[in-house]
Amino acid sequence: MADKKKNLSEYDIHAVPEAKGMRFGIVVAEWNDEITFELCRGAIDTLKKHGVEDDDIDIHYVPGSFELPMGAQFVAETTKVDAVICLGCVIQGETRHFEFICNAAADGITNVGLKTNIPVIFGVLTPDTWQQAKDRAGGKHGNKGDEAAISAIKMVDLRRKL
Ligand code: RBF
Repeated sequence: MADKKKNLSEYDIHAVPEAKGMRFGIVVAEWNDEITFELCRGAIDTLKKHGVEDDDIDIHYVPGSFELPMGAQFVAETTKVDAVICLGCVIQGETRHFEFICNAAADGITNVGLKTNIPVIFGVLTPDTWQQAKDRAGGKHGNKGDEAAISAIKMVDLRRKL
């Protein structure tokens, strides 16, 4: 998908399972919300494009990407979702905490998925600059939210098949 075509919104539409009836939680970091709300818009549009109903998408907000794992765990453990999509943006050039936040988010999100047995998707941009973030939030490189939504659908489908 994105690795081959270099655009986060391009994928083989025929390789995406029908998603009607699947339920998704989306956890969105409010930090850099101009970017993360665009990621969320992309994720919702993509889920709906593949058959997910509005009522089957629940959106929740956390302060920053550091809180994404905890937010994802709350959602996974207290609501009936098939997968959780975490969306955030940490810009390297603008935060000395970059590596702490990115590592905590990546490790935490991985652990929540393994602990709850519900797919938890890492839809976090980690660019060097604001412009690189814009380019991946509905800009010239597509939208990371679209890619995260497709990953979520595929993981739910995989779990259902097994
Ligand atoms: N959260 C993000 O999602 N992206 C960021 O780029 C980001 N930069 C931060 C920079 C600093 C200096 C601080 C203190 C926090 C930052 N956060 C960022 C927020 C972080 O994820 C978390 O919400 C707060 O540290 C509170 O736990």
